[in-house]
Amino acid sequence: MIGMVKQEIPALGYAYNALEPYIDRETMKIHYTKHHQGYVDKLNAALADHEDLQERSAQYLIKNLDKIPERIREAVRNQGGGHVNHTFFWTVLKKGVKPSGAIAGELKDAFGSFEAFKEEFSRKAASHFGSGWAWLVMDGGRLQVMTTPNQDSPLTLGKVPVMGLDVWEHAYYLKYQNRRPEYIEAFFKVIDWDRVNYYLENAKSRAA
Ligand code: MN3
Repeated sequence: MIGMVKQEIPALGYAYNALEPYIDRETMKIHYTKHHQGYVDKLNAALADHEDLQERSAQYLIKNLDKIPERIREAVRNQGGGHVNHTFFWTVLKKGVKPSGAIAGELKDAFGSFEAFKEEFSRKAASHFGSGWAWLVMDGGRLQVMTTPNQDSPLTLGKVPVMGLDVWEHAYYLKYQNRRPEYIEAFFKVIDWDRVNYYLENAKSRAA
């Protein structure tokens, strides 16, 4: 018998077709049921002999990789990162929400205008080489655009994600094939800015 299964995939909270036509049903279904579930299963397998770590949240594990035994550190980094990143990603997706509230003003302050922010985010997301993520993070009280390779999380670097985009090919290849910039443009139609405002507020109260 393997150890207790502690990490679980969270409910998606909407239908696989909820983001059509920008993100298609088939991609959402495979992404959630195969890719995300795979990260969860492999994380649980990595933690099977580590009951103390099974008690911890996936976020804790990713924030404290230096405390993870070396033998399973790489697995926790990749599979735990995949779990944490996707759990976050699903929550910032919703059709028809306009950027308003605090985030609208903060993006203008940090980047000059919403368009300038979108341009920087899109450029970095499009030009990131290979698999990874593009992020809007709070870093020491300041908003910043960054990318991470593979399933690395900004949390490991002490930065707090307020918005993020999966740029692994599995996130867009069925519909967009090699046209990552089109996928990024479509993503901007399905960002849940209300949720981003919530993450912004949380990040600010943590930095304060
Ligand atoms: Mn993915």
